[in-house]
Amino acid sequence: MREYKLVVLGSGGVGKSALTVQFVQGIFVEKYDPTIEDSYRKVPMILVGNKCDLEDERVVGKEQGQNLARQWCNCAFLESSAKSKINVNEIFYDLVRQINRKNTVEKKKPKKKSCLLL
Ligand SMILES: Nc1nc2c(ncn2[C@@H]2O[C@H](COP(=O)(O)OP(=O)(O)O)[C@@H](O)[C@H]2O)c(=O)[nH]1
Ligand SMILES: [Mg+2]
Repeated sequence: MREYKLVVLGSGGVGKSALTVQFVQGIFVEKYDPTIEDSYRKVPMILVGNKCDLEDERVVGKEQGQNLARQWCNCAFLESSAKSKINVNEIFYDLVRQINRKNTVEKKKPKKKSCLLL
């Protein structure tokens, strides 16, 4: 089976661990130990607004999120809830689809040939 390496980035407390644990283990964890996180750019991306179960406490508007996604990486924007299991699988599946698409396109690119005349 193919292995995919995905990186989840974001400020502390936004729900990165909760989303990941919900996807992998199918459970919502109220508290989770901090994990080591790193940053990458120019890779398949999806911008996620988590905790969409807390609609009445919304701070960032949906349109604002969509605009930000367009501006930052022209990537997809999804609103999710690790607690209510909304769009959890979709986030990770979309990323894997993007990786597969990118790999297929790269494989099709003709390999650069270099020639050295002596
Ligand atoms: N209501 C609600 N709370 C959430 C959700 N996801 C995470 N939380 C809570 O937000 C807090 C921070 O979550 P955590 O996954 O540790 O954030 P991280 O620092 O980004 O890894 C915890 O108390 C979680 O229980 C969600 O979808 N809905
Ligand atoms: Mg965490």
